[in-house]
Amino acid sequence: MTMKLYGFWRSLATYRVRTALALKGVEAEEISINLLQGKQFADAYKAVNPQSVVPALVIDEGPPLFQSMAILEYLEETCPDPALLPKDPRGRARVRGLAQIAVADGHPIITPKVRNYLETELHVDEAARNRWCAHWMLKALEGIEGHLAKEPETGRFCHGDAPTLADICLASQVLGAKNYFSCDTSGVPTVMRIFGACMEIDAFDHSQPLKQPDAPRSPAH
Ligand SMILES: N[C@@H](CCC(=O)N[C@@H](CS)C(=O)NCC(=O)O)C(=O)O
Repeated sequence: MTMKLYGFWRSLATYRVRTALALKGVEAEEISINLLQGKQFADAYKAVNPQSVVPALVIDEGPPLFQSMAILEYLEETCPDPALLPKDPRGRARVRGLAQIAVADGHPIITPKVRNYLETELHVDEAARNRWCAHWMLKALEGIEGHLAKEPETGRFCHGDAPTLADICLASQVLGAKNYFSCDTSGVPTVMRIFGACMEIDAFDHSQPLKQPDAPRSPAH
């Protein structure tokens, strides 16, 4: 079986898939689509993902899988070990709900296409664009914190003592909030405690944006 992950070092959505693959011990060749150079809009990549976003996962000659949550769910169904969803439906709903706060609410409104629209169509300056991103990234983390801090299912990780899809999505959100938009995360202590636990696991740590071969050598990018 061959797996090709179309992604980009800086992409938080790619981070999620990279981490899930690593947790499950699945090898994939990563093909870098340089979002800063607009390579997502090239015809060659549109043939893989007509939405012009990464990630996309191509398995053998099959049609590309797209959208990070759909890919995570596919990996969970086809490579169930280690499990990244709890067994009980209520627990699964909680994990998916926590994941979606990052994936569906926080991340979509800070992506390059949104920032480019703010810049070129609405003429929002760079400082204000960064405020926008920092604000919405932190809002999502606060939404996750609101659950984690008070719900008894929270353990060493978001749901119990082993990582789940929720932790993968939490980690992607924290990496973006801290590294890209310098958010003050002191108000989300449970999120940050769990982020720390995630980063002790190689699959999370080695998948980090700045540890990828296509990343620049310094964080100033
Ligand atoms: N909801 C999608 C988000 C995909 C997405 O927006 N990816 C970003 C990088 S993290 C992208 O490729 N953006 C290209 C652009 O904004 O032009 C997912 O989770 O896969």
